[in-house]
Amino acid sequence: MVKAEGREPIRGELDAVIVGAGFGGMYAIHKLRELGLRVQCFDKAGDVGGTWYWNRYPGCRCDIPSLSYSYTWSQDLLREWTWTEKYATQPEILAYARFVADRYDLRSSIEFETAVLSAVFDDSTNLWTITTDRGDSVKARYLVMATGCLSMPRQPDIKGADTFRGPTYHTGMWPHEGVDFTGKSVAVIGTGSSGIQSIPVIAAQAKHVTVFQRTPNFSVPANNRPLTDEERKAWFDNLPNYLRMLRGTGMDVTEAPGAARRAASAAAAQSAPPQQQRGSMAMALEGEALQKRLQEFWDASTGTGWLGFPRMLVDKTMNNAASDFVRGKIAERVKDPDVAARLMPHDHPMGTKRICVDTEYFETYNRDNVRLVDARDEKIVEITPKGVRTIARDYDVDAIVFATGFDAMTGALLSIDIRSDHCDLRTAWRDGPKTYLGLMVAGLPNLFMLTGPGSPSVLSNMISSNEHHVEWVAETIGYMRQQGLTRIEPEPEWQERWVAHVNKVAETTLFPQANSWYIGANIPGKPRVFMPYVGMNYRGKVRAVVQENYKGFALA
Ligand code: NA7
Repeated sequence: MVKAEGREPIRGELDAVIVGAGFGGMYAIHKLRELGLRVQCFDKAGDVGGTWYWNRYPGCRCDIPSLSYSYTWSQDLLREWTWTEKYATQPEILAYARFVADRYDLRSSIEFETAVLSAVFDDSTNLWTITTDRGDSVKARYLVMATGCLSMPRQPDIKGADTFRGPTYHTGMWPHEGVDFTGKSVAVIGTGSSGIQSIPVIAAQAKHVTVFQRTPNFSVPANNRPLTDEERKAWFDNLPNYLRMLRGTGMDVTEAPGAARRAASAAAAQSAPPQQQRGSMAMALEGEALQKRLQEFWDASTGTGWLGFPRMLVDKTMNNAASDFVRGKIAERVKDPDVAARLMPHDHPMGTKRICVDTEYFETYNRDNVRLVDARDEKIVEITPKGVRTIARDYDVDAIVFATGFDAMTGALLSIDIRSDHCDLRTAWRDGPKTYLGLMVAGLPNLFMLTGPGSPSVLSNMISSNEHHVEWVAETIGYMRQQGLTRIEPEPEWQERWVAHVNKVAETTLFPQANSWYIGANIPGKPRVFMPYVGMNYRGKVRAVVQENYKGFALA
């Protein structure tokens, strides 16, 4: 459907179209402009920020420490922005995105409130034609999909969801003016990261909150606090080391105790297979030494840094120890033992679903105005005009919050009709996404994905991974222009090899044991394929491909 009102449609030929104005798309605009390219970006949102534009629910924060959730491509930029807390709030991250957009005049290359509908490649001209819901139709040599991994909110498949008489909200599409729950009784459905972050804040305001939990998740306290000048100074004093580590290996050194050491040993052990690397990096611990290490992680408030707990993601015994330890902490945090038991995850090894980082989440269940409904036993039957009906009873509420997640990693890409004479993305990915290096797809020349499936993406620092991919894309386009080339695409055989490698590496870990959104399990009918790349030294592998004259790519 084409939007009738508004601006004149854009026509003509450009060098590059970028879809999405989050942190990936914003940097892509800057970087491709530096190459002298004529660039046009489109985004559905009303401003920059991507996922941080849409996810405005109460309590929304990044679970990566603010100092490392920043662009690193300009040291000036790093020094011009001051983060105020250990974990930045959504409004502060959005303000940062806007600050960058102003500083580099990025908005002049972006059309907002514009959804890309289709992208079709013409083999005879080696050009893409991109159409939008505002009637734009532009041709471009290069197409950069900066569409984000968590940008397609998932509406729950609950009967009667549209019959509710009161307001409903999805955490991933929160109203810009905010929501006042004062005096209201609220149902929250979903206890992933968005539910876990928002429930304590909603409970502090609302008259009553009923939480419908289908699957409990592991969550550890953020211990968030204001950053001090001393901390910021120490950070900048160590900046060269940090940048070397982050930009070299893609590993973040800020989160887990000893992570810097492990990152360094990982860099040194680049050629070994992943399992061996993990084995060489960390010995299995036992007895007192194990308990001591667990307590160190807990005391260090490492958040998602728990993923760096020795061998946790490859060794069931170590994982059980960490899982038991954190379950024990839930028991300490929740007064009612029955409620505590229901909040303890037992269905997946810790870390194989994203570890949540909370502020007073479990303690919230000690409040008189909060009730947990264990939707595994007491299944939700339907939404009624008055509230939520389970197999046991009706819960009448004034408002419903759906914290039900996203069609992750592939949802946004597949929402656009992307095709060439040889490949239609929706058909090509019918059995799961197939990419070469998570960057390109065979049969879709000159289409680059930022943090695509088959790259570390959601298991890494997303700003850093976006930077890596944008710089690769810019380097590749620069090389092509220098060589007089107009077309690049992966060779199908090399794409198959990469897909097999991504799967093989995942199988050496515990990740496939969880029904997570990493594997598409949250979307009925979505193929079960583990999407992020969990092997070591991804950046080294990408570099090696370039150094071997773009091995596995066909350039013409
Ligand atoms: P998640 O992590 O996908 O969580 C979604 C939650 O919604 C999860 O608890 C689901 O339970 C629940 N859900 C979904 N559908 C239903 C129905 N029909 N009934 C009951 N409960 C349901 O999404 P988030 O937005 O919290 O977090 C996504 C990422 O954003 C997060 O990992 C961070 O990286 C940032 P289920 O597990 O399916 O039983």
